[in-house]
Amino acid sequence: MRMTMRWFGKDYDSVSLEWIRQVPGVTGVITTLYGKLPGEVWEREAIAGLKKQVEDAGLVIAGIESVNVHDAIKTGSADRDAYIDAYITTLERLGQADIRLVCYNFMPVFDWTRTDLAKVRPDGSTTMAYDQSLIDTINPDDMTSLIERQSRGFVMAGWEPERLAKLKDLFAMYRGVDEERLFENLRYFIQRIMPVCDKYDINMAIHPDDPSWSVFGLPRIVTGRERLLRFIGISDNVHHGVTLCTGSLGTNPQNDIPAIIAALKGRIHFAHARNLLHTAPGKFEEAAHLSADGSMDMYAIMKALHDAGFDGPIRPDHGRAIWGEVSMPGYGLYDRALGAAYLNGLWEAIEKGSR
Ligand SMILES: [Mn+2]
Repeated sequence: MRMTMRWFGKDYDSVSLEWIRQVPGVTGVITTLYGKLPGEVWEREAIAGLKKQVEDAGLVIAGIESVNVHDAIKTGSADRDAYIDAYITTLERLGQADIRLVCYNFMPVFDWTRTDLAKVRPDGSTTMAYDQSLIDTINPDDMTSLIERQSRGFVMAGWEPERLAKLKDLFAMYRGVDEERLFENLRYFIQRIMPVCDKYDINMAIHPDDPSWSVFGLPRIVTGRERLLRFIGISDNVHHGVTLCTGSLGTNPQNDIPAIIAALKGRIHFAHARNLLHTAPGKFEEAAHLSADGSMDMYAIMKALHDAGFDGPIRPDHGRAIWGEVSMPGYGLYDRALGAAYLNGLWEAIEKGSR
């Protein structure tokens, strides 16, 4: 396991690389060229520039989150091959820069979805929360303005305004794309990119759907154990793997995360660790990482990762806003640093206890 933190780049993130460097045990960042739209080819110079900034701060790029997949690929439209070619070129250039992990998702239209980005908790901290009953009463356009209103002026990953301006067109593209079609389009994409992943030893790690059920009637296919195993079955290639995101899989309390980890042994290339507090069916809020603060057993999760021989990057996922920090919702320094320290502590105890 290698502890990392997500960093959105100096023009977008309120947290500096220098501060991340001071979190005990953190050796790398998970980053991206944040301004890039899905389908754009990443320039060699831009990748080299990002890498230099990170390395000058005494850290490494442990992986890219994300290289976003264009909707033409997800919907399997006539021009998808050109977009896959562009994706392959970006992978090639990342590989040439010695970057060997890429996280991506295959969620239609919306990435992650929350209904409240600053829910006040009893201790005065604020956190992101989700309430399906609220989603059931609004339309997708309202969702966009809801996120925009609450994002404190930060651009939220997955909710970039350029993309959401075209919401109606996006929904139109997905008309007729059911779960089976979406899965076949994912299979096609994976089969086309595996050769370049072999050539440069790049691990591809799909991010599960968040939440792990259909939102606004859109299909969702990366939601639990059976579907993850079906996904892995697309290719025997070891580069074809997953991002084990506890917060996304954990939105469904039926998902037994330690069992999922055991089932995916060898194919978990990246992990996001986050705790949730379930308050009603379809309703949850993001808790502190500490097991006792939420509904998830973070010890059991870390133990399962340890027992599966997980040796990839892990990052504390979202954090609460605490101590007056103003940041992109979910991505302040303080609570994520507490999370990293806690997860490192669990790992040390598990490792020493297993000797
Ligand atoms: Mn995640």
